[in-house]
Parts: sequence; structure tokens; C-alpha cells
Amino acid sequence: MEEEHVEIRERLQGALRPYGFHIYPFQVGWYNAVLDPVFHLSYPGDTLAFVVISAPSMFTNSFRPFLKEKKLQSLQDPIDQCVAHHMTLAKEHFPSHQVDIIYDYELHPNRRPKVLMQTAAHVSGAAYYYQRKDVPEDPWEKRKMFGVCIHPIYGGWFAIRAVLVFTEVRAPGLEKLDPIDCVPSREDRIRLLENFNFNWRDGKYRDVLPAEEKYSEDQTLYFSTPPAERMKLLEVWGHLPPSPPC
Ligand code: B12
Repeated sequence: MEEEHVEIRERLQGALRPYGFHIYPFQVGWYNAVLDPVFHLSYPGDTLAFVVISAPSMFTNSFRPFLKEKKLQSLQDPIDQCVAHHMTLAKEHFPSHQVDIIYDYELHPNRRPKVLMQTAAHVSGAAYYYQRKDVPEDPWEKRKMFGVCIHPIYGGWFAIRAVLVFTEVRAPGLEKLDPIDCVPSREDRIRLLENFNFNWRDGKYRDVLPAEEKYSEDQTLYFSTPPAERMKLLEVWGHLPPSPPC
């Protein structure tokens, strides 16, 4: 008999792939093994989970249709609303399972993120997480340097949106795939981390390797617009009624 995780993966993929979301399975224990205990997810080690990334096609395949069809809740970020809409629909494909959805923006009351998406992406094999410690004899002295994940197909042109935990499904037989180390040289890793930390607004870190698919011009414009001004942009694009003059 085919293992349960294989069937779940296919069904989940069918629900999310057409909308520009890709899924990668992992065991919760792989994630917990590399993290400080304060960040652990409290499920048994062989519990089945998936990390969900949004590819560049998410913008046309789900965000634009979402804006056309759904009423935006004015207080929540529009992309977050769209992602939540699709994760909730995907969960409905599994009525006999308990599925916990944890989003990238969710924090505990002490402001600690509920899931470290980059670590989840790395341990699932989705995208290599380049951290300061991956650069031998780094040149940054006392500076804090944030790490960044790079995907073998999308380079830096993607986001890590959610983790779905199938709380009652055990997957001890799941094969662990290492992420592809697509930035192997020290010089390129230095350039990548410096671009991500010092110049992230220009998006150059995303092009550390030639990506097969990138954000379109309007998508790049949307994501480089500060969140507070994005509603204005949606209004200009005709997705929202004009705000009343003040
Ligand atoms: C808080 C946050 C920020 C903060 C602080 C950044 C930080 N990394 O701490 C601020 C506001 C500065 C920020 C900025 C940005 N962010 Co931000 N941010 C986050 C958020 C919500 C949490 C990150 C966090 O607090 N980590 C906690 C620290 C302690 O984790 P850590 O450094 O990884 O440490 C752990 C690992 O080292 C691990 N570990 C130890 N050993 C090993 C070994 C291995 C092999 C592994 C895998 C792990 C591992 O253990 C440590 C903890 O115990 C994540 C989403 C999420 N939920 O994960 C997005 C996220 C990291 N941000 C992201 C982005 C894109 C950005 C920005 C470009 C802005 C933007 N949104 O467009 C900028 C760029 C950074 C900059 N130059 O300022 C993306 C990164 C995508 C990618 N490709 O990697 C994320 C994942 C959001 C997303 N939805 O995709 N961000």
C-alpha cells in the first residue's frame, strides 16, 4: 500500500499548484533538530508537515483573481488574505485530518515568530538557507547579518508563506532531501548576504543566480512598495474604489 504521506502530498499539490504555490514535505523532528528549544514545534518528531512557498506565478494565478472576486478586509495585508484564502481551501480537501496552518507573519505574544520559515524551507529541501555561518572567515565583524534562502529555480524570486502540519499523520518513512546548494562559492555567498542585508530594496539579492522565472514588473513594483502604500497602488490598478477625499 502506498504510504499515506504520498497520497496527502499529491492531493495538497493538486489543490495549491495551479495557484502558484509549491509544497515540500518534512518531519517536524528535522526542523526541531536544528533549532533552539524555544522555537520547537510541539508535535511528535515524525509528524508530517509541509512548507508552502509562493512562486512568481502566484501573483497572476491567485492574487489578481482574488482581488477581482473577493472583498478585501481593510485591516489585513491583501497578500496575506489571499494566501490565507488558498490555505483554508486546501485544508478543506482533508476533512478527516486535523491540519494546523501556521503563517509566516504569525507571532507568539512575546513577538517570537511561530515558525522560522527559512529553516523549514531548508530542512524540507525546498531552498538552501544561507546563513552567516556558511561563509568561512566572514568579513562582517560585529554586524548582525540576516540569512536568506535561495531556490534553485526561482533564485530569490519567491516567498515562504506557511507551514501546514498534519497533526495526526506520522511519516517515519519520508525521505529527507538536502536542499540544492546553488550558491556554492564564498564570494557569491558574501555578495548574496550583503545584498540581502544592505540593499534588499533594489532586489539584486534575488538575482544571485539566473532564475528561470521572476516576478513581473507590476509584481516587483507591488512588493517594493511599502505596505502602507500598497492599498493606493491597488486603487490605481482599479482593484479598489477610490478613497474619499479627506
Ligand atoms: C522578523 C523578520 C524580519 C525582521 C528581522 C529579520 C530576521 N531574520 O531576524 C526584519 C524586519 C529586519 C526583516 C526584514 C526583511 N525580511 Co524578513 N522576516 C522576518 C520573519 C517574520 C521572522 C525571522 C526571524 O525572526 N527569525 C528568528 C531568527 C533567530 O532566526 P535565524 O536567524 O534563522 O536563527 C535560527 C537558525 O539559525 C537556526 N539554525 C541554527 N543552526 C542551523 C542549521 C541549519 C542547517 C538550519 C537550516 C537552521 C539552523 O536556529 C536559529 C534559531 O534557533 C520571517 C518569516 C518567518 N516567520 O520566518 C521573515 C523573512 C525572513 N523575511 C523575508 C524578507 C524577504 C525580508 C526583507 C527582504 C523584506 C521583505 N519582506 O521583502 C527584509 C530583508 C532583511 C533586511 N535587510 O532588513 C523572507 C526571506 C525569504 C528568503 N528568501 O529567505 C521571510 C522568510 C518572509 C517570507 N514570507 O518569505 N525580516
